Amino acid sequence: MRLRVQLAIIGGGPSGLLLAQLCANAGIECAVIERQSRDYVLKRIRAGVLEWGTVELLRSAGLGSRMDAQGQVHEGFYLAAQNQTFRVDLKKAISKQVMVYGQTEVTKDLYDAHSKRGTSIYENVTDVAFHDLTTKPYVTFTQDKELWRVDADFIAGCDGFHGVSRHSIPADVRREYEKVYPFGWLGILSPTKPVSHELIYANHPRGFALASMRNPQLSRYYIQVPLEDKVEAWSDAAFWDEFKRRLPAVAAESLVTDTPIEKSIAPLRSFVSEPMRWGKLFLCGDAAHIVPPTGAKGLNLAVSDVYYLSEALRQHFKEKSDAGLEAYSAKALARVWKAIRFSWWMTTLLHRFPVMCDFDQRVQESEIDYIAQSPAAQMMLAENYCGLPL
Ligand code: RFL
Ligand code: PHB
Repeated sequence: MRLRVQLAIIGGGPSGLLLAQLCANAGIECAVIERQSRDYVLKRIRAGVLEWGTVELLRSAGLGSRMDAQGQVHEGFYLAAQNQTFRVDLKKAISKQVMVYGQTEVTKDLYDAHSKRGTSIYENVTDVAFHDLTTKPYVTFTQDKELWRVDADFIAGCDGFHGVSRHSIPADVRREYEKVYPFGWLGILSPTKPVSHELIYANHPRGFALASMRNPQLSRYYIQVPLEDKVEAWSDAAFWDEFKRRLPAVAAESLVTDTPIEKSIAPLRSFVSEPMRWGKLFLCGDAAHIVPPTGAKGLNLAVSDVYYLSEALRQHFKEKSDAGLEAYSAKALARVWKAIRFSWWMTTLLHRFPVMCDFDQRVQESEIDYIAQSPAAQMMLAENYCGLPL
């Protein structure tokens, strides 16, 4: 089976689907090639916080109506340490806000939009392979025992951290930077009223805790756990007990618990692969970089990559200029590294590292106290949390 498109997109997560939406809006023909089924992709519980630039981009791409009806605009969040809590007022600090709207919902809106416009999405594919990436590229894959060949002007690698795209860039061209943290996040989705109307990021000598939410009846809670821990070893009661201990007492008192709908452990990692372009292949999102979730940046970075690439492709096809494509990797990486730095800083400030002594704990607490007292520090935090300009 053969097909020709202008852009072949590998991966039907948020990066791939949004790129397909922006390119289709610009009149560029795309095909999306995804290893899993749509149902599987929609069952993954991941990000919850959208930067305002992400919100505006989704709106302008025609994806804003359910988000605006069901998402929650948050003008602040809480930082907690030593049983004290203070609110970072995003609105007051930098006149900005964020939107709490789950990645699952964003992905569902994207799939619905593509169903309506009839985008070619190949699901449940295997054996994805790239050919002639520096000349006339094409992708081959298998679906339902049929071998496919998709010829394209360009290929977008949007296949996440475990995908194949990044590995097609020759090893002598690629440079990887990585920091693996010695802990993970045990996360649960609870069918209960959120303990706080805004997020609480808590530093505690026993480890970090985060209280987040999806809607007024659905909470998303996390605790830092050792990397070796198995999710089966954490009973529901043990999770609630540990989560409560790490929250400030006023919040813990009002916590409502129930049997979680989902429970899983995610390792924490910072990772960048450079460059983000090789010949006709362009990488976007987790395929090129990973941040620990502490700064809520992963999905938002995927969105900024996709925005830069869609603009560059529009220039190529509509204005016959390759300036955007030439600049893509450097432009995307400049923004990526700032988010890598911010996510590393938030992680370092809030987590208990195995090597830490009481001195290190007091330094963390003192830095949090400094942020609480300093409008300048709050401005730095708010500017990064709400998202640097595109
Ligand atoms: P994805 O979502 O991993 O999608 C990649 C898709 O590619 C498919 N695939 C392949 N397809 C074809 N052929 C192959 N060989 C393939 N290999 C893989 C996969 O099946 C998949 O469907 O990457 P994408 O699109 O770049 O999106 C990135 C985001 O998912 C990720 O950055 C965020 O979820 C990170 N993240 C957060 N980001 C935020 O901005 N705000 C948050 O609040 C936030 N919280 C989080 C998070 C990630 C978390 N986990 C589980 C790592 C919280 C958590 C707990
Ligand atoms: C989430 O709601 O899943 C979430 C929120 C904020 C983060 C990370 C995850 O920093």
